[in-house]
Amino acid sequence: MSFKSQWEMRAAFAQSLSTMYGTEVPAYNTLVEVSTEVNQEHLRRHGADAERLGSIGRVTAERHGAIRVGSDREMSQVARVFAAFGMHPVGFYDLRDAASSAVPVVSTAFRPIDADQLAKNPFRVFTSMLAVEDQRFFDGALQRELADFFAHRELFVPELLELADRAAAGGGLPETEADRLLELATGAFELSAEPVDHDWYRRLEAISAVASDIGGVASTHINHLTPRVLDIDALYSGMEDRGITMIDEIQGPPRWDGPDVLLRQTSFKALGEKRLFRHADGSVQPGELRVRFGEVEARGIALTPAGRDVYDRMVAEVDSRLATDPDLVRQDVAKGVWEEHLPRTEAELAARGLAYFTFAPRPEALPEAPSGPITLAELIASGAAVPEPVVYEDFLPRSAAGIFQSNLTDEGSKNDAEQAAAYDIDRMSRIVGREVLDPNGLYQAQQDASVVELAKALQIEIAPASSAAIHTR
Ligand code: OOG
Ligand code: NI
Repeated sequence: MSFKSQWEMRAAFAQSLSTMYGTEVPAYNTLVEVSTEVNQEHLRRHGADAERLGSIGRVTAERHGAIRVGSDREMSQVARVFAAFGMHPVGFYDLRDAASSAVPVVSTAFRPIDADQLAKNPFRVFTSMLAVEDQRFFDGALQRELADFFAHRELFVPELLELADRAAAGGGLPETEADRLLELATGAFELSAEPVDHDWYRRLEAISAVASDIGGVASTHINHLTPRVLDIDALYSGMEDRGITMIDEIQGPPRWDGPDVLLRQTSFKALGEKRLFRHADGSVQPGELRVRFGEVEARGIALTPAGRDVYDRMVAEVDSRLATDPDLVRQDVAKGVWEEHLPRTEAELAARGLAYFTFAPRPEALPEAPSGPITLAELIASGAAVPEPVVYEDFLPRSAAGIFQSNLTDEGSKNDAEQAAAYDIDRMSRIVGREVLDPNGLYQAQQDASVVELAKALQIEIAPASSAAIHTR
């Protein structure tokens, strides 16, 4: 019998969630159709350049999901499920203060971490946990009720967790068991048909629609499943042409004629979904909830901490220009700011250490008889080191908050007089039960390994000063 490796299981998992989600939210299928068209058109127009940030095979299959859980225990269990598929926790995102509406969650993303695994299938899931302890959102009585509610619900059956642990330990599973794991894991993220307790749900919703989506229902579910597109502007207008209303703007960097960095995202608003409600008098009646939406994204080059500083300063500059004139359009203003501050070429991003790259050797372009070590910037300038971009595989807290927020119809409530509960990456690691990795550490390691290979291939010594320039913090 054949053995399924983790990446094969991960690709099948993304595919099976996609099929399931498409039956639950048909507009998602439209989004995937338009994305596929946009990608093919982009590939036709740009040839090999279109695949600079990932092969068309990878990009076509690429998805990220978003799920939300309620407690430490649920978070540690979902981590076991994702570990089966070779998905590890990366990055800590605190969305509690990133949005003006009440978004009481802290998050991480589960994803593959090795370049070859990412190339095979990069499926990732943005996973948020309700910050029940945060008294700004939940008072003592509600905290106890929530804790009790989460202690009594079972998101993942023991058979699923056991199979998952075996898959993680063995690097995969024999086919029949892999199929069973896939079926149970997909089922765990399906929308529950169980009637929603009306009063409990509405009580939580008054605090935050995110809280009711997590704590007001019997199980967790995919909130959105996001395809990747190569031209998000074309996607945006393609969706509007089909009569699907998108949120007002694309989140993240603007469209401009320099290198794409980080992540651009947009979405269509949550659609009404029929659900059953159980009322206080015991009756069960049909109703509607609007919590699941359709998101799409375009990915660019990963920025170093120095590049991220430039990015953050540019975002602040855009905000301050927008504040002076309500008629300005964010994307237009941002384009101007980008043109003033961000290098126009990948080579310059690389030489200034603003983004992560790997380097292909071109020995024929080596400067003549270098006496002693040579810097990476010199090698890039001479063409002996050809920079190849490292794709940004993570998320942006501000966009994530914007995405949450654009789908909340109500501000919710937050009592700022109360103490915020302290969460950070270390605490998240303890909750998850494994180390939550720092995304920059992963990108840096990939770049460092490439520089070592480059030196070998060119048979030269690369001056450590150059790596200092590349690594500036
Ligand atoms: C997660 C929102 C964040 C993204 O792409 O930034 C996110 C959620 O709505 O649960 O998915
Ligand atoms: Ni998302």
